[in-house]
This record gives sequence, structure tokens and C-alpha cells, in this order.
Amino acid sequence: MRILILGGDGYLGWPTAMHFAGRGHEVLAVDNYLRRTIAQQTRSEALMTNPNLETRAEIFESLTGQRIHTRIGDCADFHFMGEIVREFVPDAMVHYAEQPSAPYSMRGFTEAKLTLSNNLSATFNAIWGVLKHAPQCHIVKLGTMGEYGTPNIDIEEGWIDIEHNGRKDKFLYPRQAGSLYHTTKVLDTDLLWFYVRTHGLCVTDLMQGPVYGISTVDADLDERLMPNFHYDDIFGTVVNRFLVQAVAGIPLTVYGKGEQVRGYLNLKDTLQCVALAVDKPPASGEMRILNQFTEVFSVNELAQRVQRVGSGMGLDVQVRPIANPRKEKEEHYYNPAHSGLLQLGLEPHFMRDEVIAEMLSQVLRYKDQIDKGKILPRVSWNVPLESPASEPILSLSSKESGNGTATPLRRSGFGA
Ligand code: USQ
Repeated sequence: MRILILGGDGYLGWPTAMHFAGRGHEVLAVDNYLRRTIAQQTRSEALMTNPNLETRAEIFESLTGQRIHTRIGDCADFHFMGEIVREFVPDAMVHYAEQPSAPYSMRGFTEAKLTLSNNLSATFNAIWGVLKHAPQCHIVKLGTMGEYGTPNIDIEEGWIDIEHNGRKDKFLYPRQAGSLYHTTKVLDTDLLWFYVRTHGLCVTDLMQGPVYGISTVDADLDERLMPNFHYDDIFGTVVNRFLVQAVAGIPLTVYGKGEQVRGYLNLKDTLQCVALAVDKPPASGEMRILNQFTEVFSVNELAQRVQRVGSGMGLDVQVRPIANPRKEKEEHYYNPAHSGLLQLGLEPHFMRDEVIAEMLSQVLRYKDQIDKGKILPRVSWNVPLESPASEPILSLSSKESGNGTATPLRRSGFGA
């Protein structure tokens, strides 16, 4: 198949590109390095240095003989997006090309606007690229479990049957996201559903939980092929952050009461899920929504697991709850359905102690590269309105480098 990967330089996009190329597909990976730019501007660079997309593709080809085509450009620009789809005519398009950080989206007006316009424009352009140039193409869109929020009822897989005044109908499951980033994913879903209804697009919307891990079959070939492993407060997801904190001897940063429950999955399972979605598409005119995670944990459970396994490896792992910089329920009901991907054939890699130990061992190799100033939260959900609209994204002064155990970094619109 011809598979177009939007956001092919990302934590998930790059391993996905290698995964499909390794299975013999013709792959085109597209990216504009937005995440790299934001990471530099907010001092949130990944733990390992990752060569750029073109170089990684060359390294991958030299090691495996398999080619990944690359193009650098902005999916939010329809001139670029339309040309890409017209030239490549994909059978499937995997869409990751979004600003993926909830904290970044809550930092202030500039960041909120960038997140909204980038994410919605990329999705809109992807839809129109397909409508105009590749109408048979299956769009596999990465959504998020965060679209649903944490309602006090069971979460269904995308849809809910409602009976009202004696009549029944089926609707998108109610969405109530907890950050502007997550809200852009809700809006993406609505856009896709609109074009499925009106133009018969073929869409899979994957509602993914937080992903963890560094290792994939292809990334393990050479460290230059590793995914971008972030541990900072902006791009790092909670499990990856806890692994790095455990290795660096920084108390694990449980936010608030730590009873927030989410559905998690190993990076290897993201690859499986996306491949299953591509291999087994829905019918044209169908919007298939699948909840993409393998097991649920509270933040406290995650911290305890990392502490137990890390201590067993001789690490000094402490857990220290800190004030929650986010607005989210810290104790809540959580029971999301997730049978769709299992039915398609997903074989989960669960977060067993050996898996945590293996990830800690990998991070230990990069211990000297950990910047302890990147750990504490710098963005609060309470203060973004104070951030002046014209303020540049960020230039931290050297005195804000921090030591990882001091007071969180503070400045107007960027406090904790
Ligand atoms: N948390 C802590 N301590 C930390 C970091 C996070 O307690 O040091 C907590 C958060 O408050 C939250 C939970 O851990 O309750 C998950 O946070 P996260 O940062 O791992 O995940 P989130 O910001 O929700 O976003 C991540 C990805 C996003 C994806 C989402 C799936 O960055 O792209 O959409 O996971 S989900 O969370 O299911 O919406």
C-alpha cells in the first residue's frame, strides 16, 4: 500500500514510518519540525539527540535497504498538503500532524492559537487533500481518550445510543476535554464526522491514551533511529517522565491526589493498533472510532510501580505529590470500553515489571544527559490569561535552569 504519514518526525510518527516501510509498504513521511521548534523554544528537548527526518530515513535505508520517502513542509498549508496528496495518491493516510502537548496549549494566547489553528488546519487540509486527489484513501486519525474527559458514566467506543422521550438514536459519545489541545481533537472528530456524512470519507479515529516507551523493533537497530523521548513538563507523558525522574534521583512528580486514572499503552502497541487499522479499513462512508489503550492505571499506581521496580534496581526512587498545575478531577469514575482493537487482533504488551526495568535500563544509559531543570511543571491551567498576546513563545534566562528540586519556574503566564 501507499501510506502517507503526516507528522512523520514525531514520537509516534517516526516509528510508524519505519514500521510500515519494514512491512514492505511504500511510505511517505511528512513533517515541518513544529515539535522540534517548540521544544527548542521552551527548552523541552528530548533526552537523546534525534537526527532530522531526512537523515533518519537515510540511516534506516542504509541499515535495512527499505526506503522511507520524506518531504518537509506544513500540513496546515493547503498548497503543500494538496500537492503531496495529488502526487503520492495514498491508499491510507495516518494523521499525527498536530501540536500534541496539553500544557503547551494552555500556556497563553499565542500557544493556544497556534495549537488551534495548526491542528484544525492540518485536519481540514488532510480531508480536502483526500476529497480532491485520493477519494478512496482511508484516513487514520490519531485522536485522544482525553476527548471524552472523565464522565461519571461508562465511556463507550466513540458512539452512544440515547433514548429520549420514547425515541432512540445513536450519537457521538459526549466529549468534554480538559485542555485546549484535547479540545482540538474533539473538533477534529466533528470535522471528520461531518465529511464522512456528507462526502462518504472512510475514516478511523483512534482515541489514544498516554503512550510510554522507547523501544520498537526498528528503533532498536541503531540509537539514531530512536523515537524522540521527552521527559519535560511540556512534551513528556507521565510514564516517560517518571522513568527519567527515577533514574535522575528526582522525586516522582505526582500531580495533586494522584487518583487521576487514564488508559495507557506501550509504543509498540501504538504501532500494532495503527497497522491493524490500516490493514482492516472500515467501509467508505463509515466513521470507525476505536479506543486505543491496553490497561488503566491511576497516577499513584504508576508511581508505585516505577518506585518498586527502580528500588529493586538499586535506584533511590521517592514519590512526592506536588500541587496539580492542571484543572482535572483527581478522584473519579473511569470505565472506558476498548474491545474494538482487540477484536481486530491487537496483542497487548502490558506494563509488567520487566518492561519497566528494561525502560529504566535504557534511560540509565543517558543519565548524564538528563537536564533536571526540565522536570517541574512550568505551565498552570490557572494563569494563561495573564500571558500577553504579543509575548514570544519563550526565552528562558540562564538563572531559570533550575536543579529539579527547587520551586517550579515562574513568570507571568508561565507559572506553576
Ligand atoms: N501527571 C502527573 N505527573 C506528571 C505528569 C502528568 O501526575 O509529571 C498526570 C496528569 O495530571 C494527568 C496524567 O498524568 O492526569 C496524564 O498526563 P500526561 O501528561 O501523561 O498526558 P496528557 O497531557 O493527557 O497527554 C498525553 C499526550 C497527548 C495524548 C494524551 C492521551 O501528550 O498527546 O492525547 O496523553 S489522554 O491523556 O488519554 O488524553
